[in-house]
Amino acid sequence: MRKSIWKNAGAALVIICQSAAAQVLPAAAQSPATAAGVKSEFLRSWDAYKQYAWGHDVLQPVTKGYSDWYKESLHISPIDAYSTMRVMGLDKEAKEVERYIMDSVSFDKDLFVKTFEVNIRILGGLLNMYQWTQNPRILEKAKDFGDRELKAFSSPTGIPYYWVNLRTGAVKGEKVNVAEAGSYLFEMGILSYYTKDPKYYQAGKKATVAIYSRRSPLDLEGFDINVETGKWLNVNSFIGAGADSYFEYLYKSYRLFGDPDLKVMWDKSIAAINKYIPEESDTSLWYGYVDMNTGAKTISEVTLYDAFFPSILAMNGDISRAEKLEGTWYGLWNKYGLEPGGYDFHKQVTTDPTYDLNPEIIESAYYLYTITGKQMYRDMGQTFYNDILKYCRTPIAFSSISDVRTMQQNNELPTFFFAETMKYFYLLFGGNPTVNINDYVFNTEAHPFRRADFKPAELRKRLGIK
Ligand code: DMJ
Repeated sequence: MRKSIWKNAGAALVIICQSAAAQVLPAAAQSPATAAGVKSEFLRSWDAYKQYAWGHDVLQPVTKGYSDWYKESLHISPIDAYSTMRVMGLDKEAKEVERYIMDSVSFDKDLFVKTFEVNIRILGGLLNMYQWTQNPRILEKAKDFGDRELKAFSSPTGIPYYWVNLRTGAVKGEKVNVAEAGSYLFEMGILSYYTKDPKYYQAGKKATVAIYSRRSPLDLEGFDINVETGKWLNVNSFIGAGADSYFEYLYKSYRLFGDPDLKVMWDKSIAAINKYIPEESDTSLWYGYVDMNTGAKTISEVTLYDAFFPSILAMNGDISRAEKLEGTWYGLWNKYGLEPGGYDFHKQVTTDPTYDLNPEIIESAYYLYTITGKQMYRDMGQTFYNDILKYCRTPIAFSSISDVRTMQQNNELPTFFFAETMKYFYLLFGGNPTVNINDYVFNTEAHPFRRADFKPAELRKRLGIK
């Protein structure tokens, strides 16, 4: 779940919009996309970030400006971009980011930050930087950040508050969704491993178990929960934006850490999801919303975040469902030429026309290509890439789109474009086969962690796994 509060440093958020039709297509859009082409587009966008937004969270790619999530920058673009630089072999750029984070960035800031968002992007990014560099000063930064984030977990249920103040540790926001409540196992587990202190993993696990233990008799979780009372505030059950990474982290954290409790939780959850949620026809497969207590279908809507799910199904060995789901999403992409943020599959209309350069459908194409070896997934990637070049490319970088029916650009380059979207394209087109889904597990922000680094006997000690 993302959607940030974009606090603009200066210019208003209403943007000079560019009609995509008015744009000249770059040469790359006419010819087959390659990993080298992706790398050069990544570099072009990174150079624009450096020129126009250095020191800030986000590049504004139409007005050539910047914005910050909060009243001070947390340097989220460079922290998110770092792992992609390493995957692409952009070592000079990566070194520059490492030095900057080490020497010029402090997280001692009187800011309320979104616990979930900073966990996957900042903590995940810093831990990944440590993996590649083994620089003890970067680990200190990650630990410092993790300690500040940990204050969010002080609720009676152990589920983190929505907001935590990085300096004071004050918390607020009792209502969180399942993804914001229970997606901490992965980063907290890695921090425990690197620091040899189980307290981080134990806090992340407590939050996840707090959600899981409140599942219905059908083994389904709801949507929003109160972190103080543990009461469900919305009993719709689903797998999309607001729930997605809770399930993703049950699976991926088991894969990285081998904690048998997570396998039990994952197995029960995926069985219930596939029993109650899918709506299937001969040509399509959708996962909408059901009532967690009765299993009755409630809402026939999806969000583009749901397109991560084929990757998890495929990793879990459920190839036929994964392929059908990815094919359904591919059809939706082609209906508009980019993916709408929300879609009602009964009414067949968009419920949210934005496209923020999100990676999920590309991520799933990459997993499916790796697992099945079918060329059609690389071909799908070509379509995604060429459409993004066609509609989202600006003279300096790429922009998200405020309406996929008009292709109006809206002047934002989300940080996950650097972390995820370009990385998955690069890997899908064969850019760096040494970073792959057999040897690495990717966090939900696509920061890849090497499985061989996590030794089973040490994991038990350092994470406190029984
Ligand atoms: C990313 O920030 C993460 O993948 C998150 O879990 C949900 N999706 C966004 C990008 O779309």
